[in-house]
Amino acid sequence: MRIILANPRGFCAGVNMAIECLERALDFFGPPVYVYHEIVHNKYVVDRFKGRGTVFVESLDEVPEGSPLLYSAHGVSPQIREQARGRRLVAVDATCPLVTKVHLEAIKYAREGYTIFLIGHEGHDEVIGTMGEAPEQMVLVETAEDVEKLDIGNPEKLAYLTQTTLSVDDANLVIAALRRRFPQIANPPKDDICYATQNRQEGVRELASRSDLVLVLGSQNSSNSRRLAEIALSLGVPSHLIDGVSEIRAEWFEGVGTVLITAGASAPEDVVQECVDYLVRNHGATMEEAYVREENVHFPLPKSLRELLPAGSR
Ligand code: 10D
Ligand code: SF4
Repeated sequence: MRIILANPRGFCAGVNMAIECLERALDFFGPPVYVYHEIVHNKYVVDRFKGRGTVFVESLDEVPEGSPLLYSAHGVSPQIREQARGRRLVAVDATCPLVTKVHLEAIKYAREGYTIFLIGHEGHDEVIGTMGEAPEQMVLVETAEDVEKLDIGNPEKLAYLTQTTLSVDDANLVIAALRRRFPQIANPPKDDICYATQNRQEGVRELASRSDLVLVLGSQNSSNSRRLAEIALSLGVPSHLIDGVSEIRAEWFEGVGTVLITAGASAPEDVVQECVDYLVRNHGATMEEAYVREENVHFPLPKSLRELLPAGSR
């Protein structure tokens, strides 16, 4: 058996920054540190932080007044920021800057009087946060069929934004449907799908055809990870999205010569390595790293945290 390890895979710059933010906050404040929503959508990351005294909450009512509170990498709505101020929480903003960029675009379009379509998945943390910037002026669309069903008249000022972790191909279908139905729609240079999402998808598109099976490391609630498994399937290659080696089933490998392994932007490298070790041990697999793109993106810690830390440790 042969393993192809896709590059780039795993942690993106936004996830690295959010995780470092939480580590620094735990060191600085001591436990408990509260986080609104999962810091990133990965079971292993969340469980490890729980073990170190992080409390993940779905409502700020669960956070005692005056406590430290991190906003997850997926961002929050202004309503949550307001609520945090009301409870005198010490807020640290671990939102990925590429998500914040979409919030700023929403604010700009809303101020200029646009109706904004947000292409994204209903109920996802990022979508809830972005929609909160201008709820009266934003309309969520998930599919091209949704576009056909829209009942918003034909306003002159229309724009669209996207969630950062969509499938590039799926988003293009929705954008094309919007353009057909509303030719006057503003023309942003491109969608808001981030570099890390695109690179990991490109990896699967390029490497899946050389494989009999694709394993994607990532959690079921991780949008970008799910898209990787879907892309492999759409290319006719069986794929499984798994949190870690314990979910692997022996029967997946019957008649399989080459396994492509990749990981979503929130999946840690050690869970990848455990899967590699399993295949080496049980199938005598050999391993090859395949590179489709270079990635050198790094985000600094957010100002809200840097301002709290002693000068020498920023
Ligand atoms: O579900 P998802 O793909 O948006 O999030 P995950 O935490 O798995 O990966 C990082 C992506 C973020 C924070 C959204 F930009
Ligand atoms: Fe930021 Fe993209 Fe990573 Fe999301 S997937 S945290 S937008 S770099």
